[in-house]
Amino acid sequence: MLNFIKRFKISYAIYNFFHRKELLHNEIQYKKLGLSKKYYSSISSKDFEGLPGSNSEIPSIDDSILSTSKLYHTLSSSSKESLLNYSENGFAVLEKYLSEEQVDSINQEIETMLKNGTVKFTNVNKIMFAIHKSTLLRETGNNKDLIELLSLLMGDEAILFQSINFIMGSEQDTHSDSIHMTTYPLGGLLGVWIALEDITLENGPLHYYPKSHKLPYYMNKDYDNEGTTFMLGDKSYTAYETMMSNKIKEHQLEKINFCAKKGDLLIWHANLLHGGNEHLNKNKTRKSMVFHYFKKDSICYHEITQRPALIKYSE
Ligand SMILES: O=C(O)CCC(=O)C(=O)O
Repeated sequence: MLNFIKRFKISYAIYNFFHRKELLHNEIQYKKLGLSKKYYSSISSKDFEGLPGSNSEIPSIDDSILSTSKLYHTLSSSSKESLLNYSENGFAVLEKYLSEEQVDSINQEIETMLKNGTVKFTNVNKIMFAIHKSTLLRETGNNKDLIELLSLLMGDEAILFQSINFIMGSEQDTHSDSIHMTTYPLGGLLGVWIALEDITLENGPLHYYPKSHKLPYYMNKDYDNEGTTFMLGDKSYTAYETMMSNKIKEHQLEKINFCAKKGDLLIWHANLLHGGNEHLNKNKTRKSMVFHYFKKDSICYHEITQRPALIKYSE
């Protein structure tokens, strides 16, 4: 019954109505595109069909572009090479991006915030948006040199939108972030994942599929989940996961487990398929932190529930 009620778009519109400050910026973009939408309206990929940018180009990155980044010059040669292959592979690994001491301070901060109730777990094992509660985490995500580099990969300013902290593995099935944090134009999102301890096959590493970002952006229409004017589609999230698992088989994609060392950082493209392996040894933790960044002036929304993303600016 509750699931049926949750399919009425009007319930989200009411919620949005009371979040004007976090949504109003979209109206400028809607107007530019000739869409007759209010800040509280539902929005999905269907609204952008036929518009330029609904099928996004992958930016090309080369040494002359990356050389303008301060951070780039401090990286190991394999990290530099990884960045040079970003457009082709859809990911880049920056080894030892954070020092032991920086990671220890972050872990201490998370532990303290969990103990004193400043943050808590939601969606089973996720600590969402801790950047709004911790200056240290916010400053880590907003590090000037990191933002400069990410902005080069995106082709415009990268804006920190969200953080997720994990103590245990996510065990999340393979997905593209573009179904959860969709953008118009497509591709206006980056994920950054940082190992806050050494990761092995035992403690549920992140996995990803190189080059999978070149696949189409699979949206509601691809699994018959578009719904109607007033109702959301009736397919479960499992239907999306099954579709993605079939695409991986169909395209014979190679899976990489990211057995990262403490402080290593992975950047992934908006459409790179990734997820979390099973956390086999629950006596071990899998401390990690994810940041998601939107490209400036993108329209950001959740394709499945057709909700515009609330952009909250930290206090
Ligand atoms: O950390 C993980 O295991 C998965 C994280 C993830 O899929 C995401 O943040 O989009």
